[in-house]
Amino acid sequence: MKLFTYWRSSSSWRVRIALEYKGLDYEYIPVHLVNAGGEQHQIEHLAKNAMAQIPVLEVGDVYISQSMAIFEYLEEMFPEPSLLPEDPVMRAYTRQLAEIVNSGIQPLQNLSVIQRLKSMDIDPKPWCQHFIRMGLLAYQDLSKACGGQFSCGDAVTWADACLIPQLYNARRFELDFSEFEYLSAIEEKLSALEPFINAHASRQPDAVQ
Ligand SMILES: N[C@@H](CCC(=O)N[C@@H](CS)C(=O)NCC(=O)O)C(=O)O
Repeated sequence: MKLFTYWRSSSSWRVRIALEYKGLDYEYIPVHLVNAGGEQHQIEHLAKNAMAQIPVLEVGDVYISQSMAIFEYLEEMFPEPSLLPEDPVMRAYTRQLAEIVNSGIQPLQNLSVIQRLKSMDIDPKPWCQHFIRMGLLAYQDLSKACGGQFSCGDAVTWADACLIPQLYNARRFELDFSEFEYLSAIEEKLSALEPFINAHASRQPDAVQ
């Protein structure tokens, strides 16, 4: 498998965590989101993902984009170790948490949105801070209700894979972390796990320190 990715792309980082957690080998193909106007806009990349985004997972002659679709594919092809709880309600909560990040936070603070806001003379920082804060507060409430040492119970799930890169982005946008003590405690536990260490932005070959 090949993963088209960028070191601090949060959606790609989620997929790296899933691949690492399942112990799957993959080739890391960097796509620079800024250089040369953004390599995601080049024709070769658009043929893989018409949304001009990463991640894209190449499997044989197939290209899969959208991190949630990639999560599903990996879970179906490589069910063990699973990143979904057994219990249907906890599964639903895991998906709910993942979607809070995937559709409730990340798209509103994505690079293309920031670039668009800037082109309209709008400061993107308070905009991004607002949506990240609202989403993380909702995430935190649901996570508390789920109980356990991680986002949704005592086993690592898709939700955790979404949470870690989103907290990294929250720091980039200088959110006040005193509101997220519960999530910070989860983050500390996850950050000690090998798949999370290996998938971290700073450990990637294209990382800028
Ligand atoms: N829902 C998509 C989001 C993908 C996405 O927004 N990727 C970002 C990086 S995290 C991207 O490629 N941005 C490029 C741009 O905005 O130009 C997914 O989960 O894969």
